[in-house]
Amino acid sequence: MFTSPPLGLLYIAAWLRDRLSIEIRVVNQVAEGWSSERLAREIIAFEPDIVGLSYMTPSSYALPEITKALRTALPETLQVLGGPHIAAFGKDALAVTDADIAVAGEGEVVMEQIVRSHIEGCGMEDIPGIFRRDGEGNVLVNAGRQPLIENLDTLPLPAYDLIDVKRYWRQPSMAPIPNRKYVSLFSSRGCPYGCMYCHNVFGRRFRAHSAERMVEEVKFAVKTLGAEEVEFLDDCFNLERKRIFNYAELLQKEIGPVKTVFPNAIRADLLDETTVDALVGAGLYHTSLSLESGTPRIQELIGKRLNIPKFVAAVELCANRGVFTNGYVMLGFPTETAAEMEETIRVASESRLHITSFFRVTPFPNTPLYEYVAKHTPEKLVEVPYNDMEYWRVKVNLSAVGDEMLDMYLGRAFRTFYLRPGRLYRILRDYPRPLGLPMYAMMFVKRALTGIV
Ligand code: B12
Ligand code: SF4
Repeated sequence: MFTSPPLGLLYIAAWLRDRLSIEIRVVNQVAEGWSSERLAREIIAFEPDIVGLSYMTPSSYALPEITKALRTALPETLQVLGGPHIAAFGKDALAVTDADIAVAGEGEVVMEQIVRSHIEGCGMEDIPGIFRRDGEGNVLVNAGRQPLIENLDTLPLPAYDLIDVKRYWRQPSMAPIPNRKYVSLFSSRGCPYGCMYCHNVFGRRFRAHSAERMVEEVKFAVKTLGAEEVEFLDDCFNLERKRIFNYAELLQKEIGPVKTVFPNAIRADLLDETTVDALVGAGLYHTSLSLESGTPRIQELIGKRLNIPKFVAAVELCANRGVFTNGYVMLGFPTETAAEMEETIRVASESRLHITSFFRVTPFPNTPLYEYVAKHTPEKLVEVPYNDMEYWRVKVNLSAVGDEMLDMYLGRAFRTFYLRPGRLYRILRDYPRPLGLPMYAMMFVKRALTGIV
């Protein structure tokens, strides 16, 4: 199973540890390979006063079972839900579980408030913006909003000592390169762009660590944790060019280049030659770049407003400097026509991207995309099994073409992309970890022949 260090929990743990005298244990169900039943048993054995559960939507179907088991075995334990699933589903996420509280968005400050209230035996009524249960089990929404952390440098370093980071080096992660001795970092929060499908965990306002703090984290990763490389998972790492130049310069001065990967986080049309050179100088060797759609009309509709010629140029710049590039593309946006899908496939295939994933558009609650579909084609939402979904199984079709045709275009996209002359040769030539290629080569060939992700 794909996983990476549970950064959200590590940030919260570090924040709480700095302010309160409490013992914290962090476990990652996916990394451990535990069933929900095993996870519940492990938590129960620890006998915690408070449990914080962090979930993404596709795995949230496990929450009712886990919270029920905890409630039965540890009736007094406070159960708090957080993470992207709560940002998407809000109070509805709490309603279907046995948990006490749910939190949408940034978690450090609010979790401190919750833990303090619990320790001091106060109620949770005065904590702004949380979802909670009253004495009868009804779900309530507290008035107000939690303020965002303005100066990210006030956050302590994520509590990496609470996990065995080395175990992640052997597990598949978001970047399609195996056996990386890496540490995941998150150097900024928030993104001002308005993509209609975005879950918007950290809000629209961009807040960033200073270059000094970024270098401190990279040094910690390399010198203390023994990592050989870092990956950044920000919403929009390269929004401010100056920060990148400062970071790259300081890194060179302090420890020299460190191998760097962007499994996401880079907005392609903001890249120019100087930025790419600075990043390559700092150690960049692999990046993902999101195209999503190759047509200006769909770009406008979805609010991403990516400049497509600049995207193509950025891919070229990266490829020319030996950076292995992965593309992300979506097919099936509302009103998208067959001609527009063909154009998207053409743009991706003719670009110098090495590899690309083509996904089917899925509307998540609490996104503008969801609202758009609810308004224009509400019948399409009925089909989505939100409580038990793996993306490749969801068959929703929001586009202007029929279901069979959308399936056909998804298959055609992979074939057109991978069977283009020179592509497999470029993958073989430029893949950063040749010994790991056989494992991924199977995947590339399967994609090319069947169109299945
Ligand atoms: C790395 C990553 C992954 C990794 C795993 C990450 C992990 N640690 O387990 C992998 C590659 C496995 C992955 C897979 C998927 N991912 Co992903 N992923 C990310 C990414 C890029 C970074 C996550 C991260 O580390 N963030 C940094 C930390 C600091 O933020 P955080 O985890 O959100 O935590 C903060 C708050 O959420 C909150 N919080 C978190 N936990 C808790 C717990 C409590 C108790 C409280 C109070 C608060 C709280 O406080 C934290 C600190 O402020 C995010 C995008 C992003 N920019 O965040 C997408 C994101 C989380 N992924 C997303 C999606 C859609 C997926 C996939 C469905 C993709 C796919 N097509 O298959 C799968 C689903 C996997 C599954 N089965 O559930 C969506 C989630 C949407 C949703 N509703 O769940 C996101 C938000 C991207 C987006 N904008 O669309 N992903
Ligand atoms: S660029 Fe990424 S983080 Fe920013 S709005 Fe779009 S999807 Fe969300």
